[in-house]
Amino acid sequence: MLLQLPLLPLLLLLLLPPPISPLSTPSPSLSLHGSQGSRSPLVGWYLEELGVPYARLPPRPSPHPFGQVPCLTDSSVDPPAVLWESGSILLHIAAKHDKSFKPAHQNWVVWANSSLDPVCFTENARGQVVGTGLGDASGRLVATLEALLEERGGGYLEGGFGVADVAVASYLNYVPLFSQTADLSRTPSIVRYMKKCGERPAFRRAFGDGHADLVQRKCGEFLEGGGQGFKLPKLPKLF
Ligand SMILES: N[C@@H](CCC(=O)N[C@@H](CS)C(=O)NCC(=O)O)C(=O)O
Repeated sequence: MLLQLPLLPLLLLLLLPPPISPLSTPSPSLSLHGSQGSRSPLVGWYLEELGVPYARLPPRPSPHPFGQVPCLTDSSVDPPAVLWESGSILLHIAAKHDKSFKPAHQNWVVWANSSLDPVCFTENARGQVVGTGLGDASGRLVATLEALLEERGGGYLEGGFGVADVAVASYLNYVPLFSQTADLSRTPSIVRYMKKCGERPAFRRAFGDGHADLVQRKCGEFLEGGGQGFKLPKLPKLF
């Protein structure tokens, strides 16, 4: 009798259906080379929003010609595609997987990479982030973005949430992480937008709890800090 007891779990195991073999799940065609503290989670955020599966790979080795991250490979196209530059990666995903993608989204994605990035991250000559220009509410880019978001009355950039918001809000939401001394209280519409985008579950899944919590805490502080509101300054006429 004593000898039979250990056999019971074994018998039960034999009666259970076999577990699904991992080999029966096709591996995703998208692979993202990246790391948590880099720009790569912004690509992950978009894929999470769309529910598109992807494999997370270490930063190196990767086929990125400059050895940077993020870098995405897509084996579903022939020949397999190598995408680099976060904006280029987002636009590739948008064209293939996002039914709500509109041409206007494209403007914001390119703008985020070319114009917003250097304002969010001030770098030294060696490319190290040393601060941010986002707290300068009188700068033309910041003031205009604040006014545009105020006009939207708490909404997203192009109506419903889209890749435009992934690109823009990702950069904005890096600022509390990289520049802990930045004070954004003079641009409450930008801060409310950062907070709203950062509340999305897919943002949290991609960037992690630490980053998502920091965004919420800092945005709360900026808003409580009595964001004075900001009047768009008279900008010099260009044309
Ligand atoms: N403009 C590029 C920037 C890429 C970039 O600077 N990546 C950083 C991480 S966020 C990197 O790979 N740094 C390491 C290196 O340059 O070797 C993009 O948007 O993808």
